[in-house]
Amino acid sequence: MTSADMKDAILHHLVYTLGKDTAHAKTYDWRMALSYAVRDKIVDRWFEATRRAYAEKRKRVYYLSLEFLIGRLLKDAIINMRLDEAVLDALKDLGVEWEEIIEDEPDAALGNGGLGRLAACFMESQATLGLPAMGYGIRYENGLFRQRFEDGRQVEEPEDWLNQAHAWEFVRPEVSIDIGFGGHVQEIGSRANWYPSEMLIAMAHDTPVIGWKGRWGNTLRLWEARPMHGFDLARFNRGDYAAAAEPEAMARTLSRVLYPDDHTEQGKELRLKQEFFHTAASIRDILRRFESEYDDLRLLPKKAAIQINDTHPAIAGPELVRILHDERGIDFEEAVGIARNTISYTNHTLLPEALETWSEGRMGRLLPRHMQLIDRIDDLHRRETGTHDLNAHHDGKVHMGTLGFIMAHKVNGVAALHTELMKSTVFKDLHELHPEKIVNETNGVTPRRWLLSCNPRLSTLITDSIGDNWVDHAEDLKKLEPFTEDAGWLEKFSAAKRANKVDLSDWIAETLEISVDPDSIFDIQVKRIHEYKRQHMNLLETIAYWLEIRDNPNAGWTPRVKIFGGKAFPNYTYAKEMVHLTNDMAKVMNSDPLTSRYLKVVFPPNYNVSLAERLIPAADLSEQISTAGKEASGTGNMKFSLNGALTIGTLDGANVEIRELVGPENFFLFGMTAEEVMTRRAEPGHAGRAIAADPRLARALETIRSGRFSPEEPGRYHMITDNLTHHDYFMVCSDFSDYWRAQRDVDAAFADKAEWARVAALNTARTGWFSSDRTIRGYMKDVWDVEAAPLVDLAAE
Ligand code: NBG
Repeated sequence: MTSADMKDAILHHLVYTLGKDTAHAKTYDWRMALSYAVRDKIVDRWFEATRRAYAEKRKRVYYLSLEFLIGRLLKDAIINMRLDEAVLDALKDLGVEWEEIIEDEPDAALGNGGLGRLAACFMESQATLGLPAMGYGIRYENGLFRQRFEDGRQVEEPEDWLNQAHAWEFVRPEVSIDIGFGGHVQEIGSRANWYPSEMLIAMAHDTPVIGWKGRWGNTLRLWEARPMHGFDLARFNRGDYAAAAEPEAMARTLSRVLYPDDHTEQGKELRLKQEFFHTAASIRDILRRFESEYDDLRLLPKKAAIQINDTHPAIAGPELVRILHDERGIDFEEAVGIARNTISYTNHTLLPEALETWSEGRMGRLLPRHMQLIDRIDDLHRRETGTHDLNAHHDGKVHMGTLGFIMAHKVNGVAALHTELMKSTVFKDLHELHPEKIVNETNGVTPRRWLLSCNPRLSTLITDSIGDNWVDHAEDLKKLEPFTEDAGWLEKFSAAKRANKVDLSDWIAETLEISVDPDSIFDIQVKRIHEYKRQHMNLLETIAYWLEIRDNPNAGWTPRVKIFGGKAFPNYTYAKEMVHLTNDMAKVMNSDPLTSRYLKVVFPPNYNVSLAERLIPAADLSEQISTAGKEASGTGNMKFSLNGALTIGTLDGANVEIRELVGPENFFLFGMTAEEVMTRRAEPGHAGRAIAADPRLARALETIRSGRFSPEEPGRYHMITDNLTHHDYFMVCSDFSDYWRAQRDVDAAFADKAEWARVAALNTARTGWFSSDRTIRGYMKDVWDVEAAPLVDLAAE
């Protein structure tokens, strides 16, 4: 497409879709016009891919996830469609700022963190690989809350990304599915009729997801909840306006908010309803599509693979069995077999509080037929395995992890260590019964968004050096290795990093009014705020460093900028205190004339996908410091490494694999292993002993306790200091000394600029394996048993 064509297309949409003339068009109008122009180019290919999937009778993958953290879509679409040049030229011609347009798009924040972002990367990789796939999620009216700081405290505001028209979706009123809750069951022999007492409708909204070079397109289908019976006119006419609108408001509540946590169970009825709503609508839709093509339901596992992303859609098992058995009349055991062969389950965490359970009372009331079927599934599993104590339903609760496991043919962990821990801890007994079920699929990230798009300077250097094949064959980045021995090339590599750091410094100055020196170490920890991720350990180290600088301000310290980003769950008081402490520290330290040359603390609010795209390319050091055994994988760690940051980290999650790939000598390792953590935890008084043994740690804790960062309220952080001193479940104190040591190794290493650049470049060269293309290929082979379509130029056909 030429830039003149692009310009025409933009103008056409500006006038005829948005009804604006150029003289009055605002950034929003231009952005929408551009989005529609780009979308038009996508649609034909998307249709063609869909037609082919049908014509070739291909097996499809269905990715069921309560979260898709897709972020902004415009730039992604432009880059994958390779329209960048045409768009840039057209915009220039029209006198419209590219940056302004890109920044104007709201982030679709339909996820909490890693789990949701992984789902988004997977969608992109599936499209890039030509794998016929569909993502199913909920179209939350309010995505993850917006974070603001007020006197350093986190304040949550509703996220209203849908306030403006959303350019990428197509509403599908014809795809409306009835969803029931509650009511009663009438059994007829082994089968039953379920008569729900409450009904609502799931209506589809489709977003095309286009792969690299536009060679395949898939659909992200998000469900919106709607009332079965809208507005009550009789009530309205009686003057009862609020009651008239009630059914609509009640139904809408279901797709209104994303639960702002990925690790603790809310235990809310609404959450369970959301889960069933999402799953039931998706399963219906999958069966409708299947039955339009085939008439034998026994073929389902051959033609459809349903992946459940964590336990949130784990009710898929019983729901599929219910339809196959009760509604289609397939024998119960056979129905279970078909469901199992179709479904597989990904576990994303071992944190006990995150393994969902529902009380039998609630489940029985809301989903009475499913409750019966869960008991029959348990019964069958007992007979199959000769066990009696591994029921999904026990102790008055339904355990969704167990249900997910029993109803899946494959269960996967998300990094090698995590998968091994699944086998030896939470799923130990089930694993012994089904040793072939658990497989590992180490997470990945899409190199299109997380290198090509977010880091144009580095990706241009890469492409100039090895060509652009790496974009969809990221292992090709290995070809950069010889360049890491070439001083001239390393200078270019460093120049790209430095320019990214200058950009970030400018942005920090502009938005936060903090001046930072781009020649400092940019040390970044961005992720949800959680005790197990140990942002507070980073804070303690920051305090200790600050105090040492103060003791001896002229000692030639290595300057650092400590950058934090992340949201705390609104009810998670401890995490919110960590946020507050970070801000309080920043206030004191950034204005300390003795130290501010050497140390700055920066905490931009509202960390999201777009902010990640801004921060990651500018990082020197990536903080991956979770208590070993707690972070299932991490995916931020991969993005940093791919963008040439060095990692300081524990042997946890995918850090283990990152370290192996980049080489142990190129990784700042510290801390106890998962095993050591378990042993140490059992020793009473471990925290006290660690503090007694490390005067720096003792002093840092004392500094917080004394109110140095909160003089107006000296006891403000007693929750943190008391917990660390007496309990310290996450081993902050026990790992502190080694963390400090590793940080000083970082300082020493940073002093040798050329060597640092070499190692940074090796990170980029050796982490192509973490492409989500590789992960998806793994699922295709080990879990889904599916093949991709040949990649061709769909537009040319
Ligand atoms: C998260 C883990 C991360 C992991 C992502 C994606 C949940 C429940 N788990 O370590 O904490 O990278 O999932 O697998 O959100």
